[in-house]
Amino acid sequence: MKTVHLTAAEAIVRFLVAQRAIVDGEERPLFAGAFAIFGHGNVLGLGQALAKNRSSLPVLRAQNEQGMALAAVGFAKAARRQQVMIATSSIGPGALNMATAAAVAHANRLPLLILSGDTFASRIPDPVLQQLESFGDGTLTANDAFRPLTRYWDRITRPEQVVHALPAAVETMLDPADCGPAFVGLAQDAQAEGYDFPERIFEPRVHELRRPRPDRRQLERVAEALRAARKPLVIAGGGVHYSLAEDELARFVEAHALPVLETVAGKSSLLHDHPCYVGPIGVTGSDQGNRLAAEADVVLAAGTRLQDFTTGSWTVFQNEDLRLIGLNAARFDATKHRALPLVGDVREGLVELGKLLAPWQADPAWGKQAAGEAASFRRLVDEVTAPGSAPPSYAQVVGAVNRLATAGDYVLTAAGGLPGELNINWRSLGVATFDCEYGFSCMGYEIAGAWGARMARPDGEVFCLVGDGSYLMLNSELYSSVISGHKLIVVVCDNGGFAVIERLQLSQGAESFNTMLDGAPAVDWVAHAQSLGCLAEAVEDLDGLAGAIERARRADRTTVIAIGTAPRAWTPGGAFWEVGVPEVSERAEVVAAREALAEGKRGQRVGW
Ligand SMILES: Cc1ncc(C[n+]2csc(CCOP(=O)(O)OP(=O)(O)O)c2C)c(N)n1
Ligand SMILES: [Mg+2]
Repeated sequence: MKTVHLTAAEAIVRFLVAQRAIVDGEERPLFAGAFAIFGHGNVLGLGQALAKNRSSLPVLRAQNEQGMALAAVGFAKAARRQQVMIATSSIGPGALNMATAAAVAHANRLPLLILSGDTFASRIPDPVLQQLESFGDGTLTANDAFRPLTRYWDRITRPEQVVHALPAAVETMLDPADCGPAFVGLAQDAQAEGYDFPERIFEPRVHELRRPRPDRRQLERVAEALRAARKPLVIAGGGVHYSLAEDELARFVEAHALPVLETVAGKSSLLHDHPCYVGPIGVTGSDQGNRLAAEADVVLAAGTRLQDFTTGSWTVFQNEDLRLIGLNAARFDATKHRALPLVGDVREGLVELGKLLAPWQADPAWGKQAAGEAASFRRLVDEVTAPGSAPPSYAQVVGAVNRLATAGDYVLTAAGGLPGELNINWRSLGVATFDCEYGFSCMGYEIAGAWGARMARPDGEVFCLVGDGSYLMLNSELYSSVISGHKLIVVVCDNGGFAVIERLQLSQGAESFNTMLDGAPAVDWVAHAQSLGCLAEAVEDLDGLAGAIERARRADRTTVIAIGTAPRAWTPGGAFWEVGVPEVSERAEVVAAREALAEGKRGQRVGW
């Protein structure tokens, strides 16, 4: 056996560089690069290995570990899980700064490889700088906090462990069912120790998207259920994008005349103008879509986790005879809520199902009803996005950006009021061009995630729509985007605070409290963004916004455009959402909200 004497850290980097992926028929590195913030826990071992291999694995200096790991998540979403970014930190605080991002990747089923320093395997110098010191468990370090946040967790305490640990981490991230973040802690001594590694493990390995095909019996049962349907409906989730199944979805629903509603993660599976697209479903959905969902008797849920924003906390489906079909690569999702499972890749599943179903088509009367709702939904979008009042509503800002966007542009947002407003009002012009991180709804994802998305999408613009609250929470990767030359167009919508949370307070009978920043000094967004090296301007209205976007398109670096938006103007529509309204209160409004909650819960389907 030929061996090569390397440190554990260098073996890791060499192994990662040897992993290849097929993207659009072309071979590329599986790991597109590494975000790194060095400290004593990673700079000498892994840091030197990264420096040595920098020509094969680009290394990007970030400003905040959470920001860089969120950028890796934004990258993975835009790359549709076909390529992965690495995020490496020191021990202790640097590592823990990535916990939130790991959870974002976990909830969204996205790959992310975290390599953090750890304490010494020998424990001789303990307690070391940034060591927690657990009184009752000598093996526990801060890095154990990543166990529930990752799909693969490991700790390298001897160099030869690399041989098994790294392939296992890679395979987890590439598995369509298990996909999520992988964490590997690197003991400071072990990562720098040498070992005679078999050369074989560094041979290039080409990974291709795995497409597990569904079970024949499951297919037959699902086809039978669909053929018997009077009011069938398809829900397209994020799994449609991860399976690169958009074209097949379009073919399938056209062939069988099926109406489609999209979840937040599944948005832009179909284009806004596709004849089968009816609109978004659920709490951030449209009344039109939700009316169809209420009547549907067979729902093919394709690549969705069916989270509460999709199901209206399980109130959107009101047909007593409803049959839910779970088409999902993950058995966990496919079998949820007593669904008829179709475990397998979404694209393969649709192809196989299509063969069994042909020439069956849904009842034309149902198709007509869906088309009517779709037309009404499009009218709503046209209405609410049309320029008018000042300051503009979120919907009007979304419309203004959307009117200037092209099919090759990408739009990204996360928490606050923008997810709902974008989900309803953004007309998808290209497939897989929309990322609203709503699996974890993480404030601060917007700018960082956009930076990562830009790396996966060098062509077209990346529009980042961000609220004032999210901007203030995490903006330092603006500077990273400038120094790494990844240009973004960031639109900051300043409505004076946490408007969507104030909306929740007011709608549930509470008073506005600690959410809006009434009377606080205004933030100078332009000066702030300029200080980080961005181009920046503040605009007064939608015409100003349009001009600024045109200038930003021509610009050579990240541009931040600030616009004041109305804090209490929301697009009508949506569904019931279960939240924890107090049962005991002196406020009559809260008592009424509690009654409304009880009423809403009566429409909830339990036990399936
Ligand atoms: C990290 C994190 N902290 C807190 C929240 C809860 N939260 C959701 S939206 C929101 C307010 C966001 O403010 P802003 O970005 O200005 O958007 P707006 O509500 O004004 O639309 C808060 C605090 C969250 N989703 N993520
Ligand atoms: Mg706000």
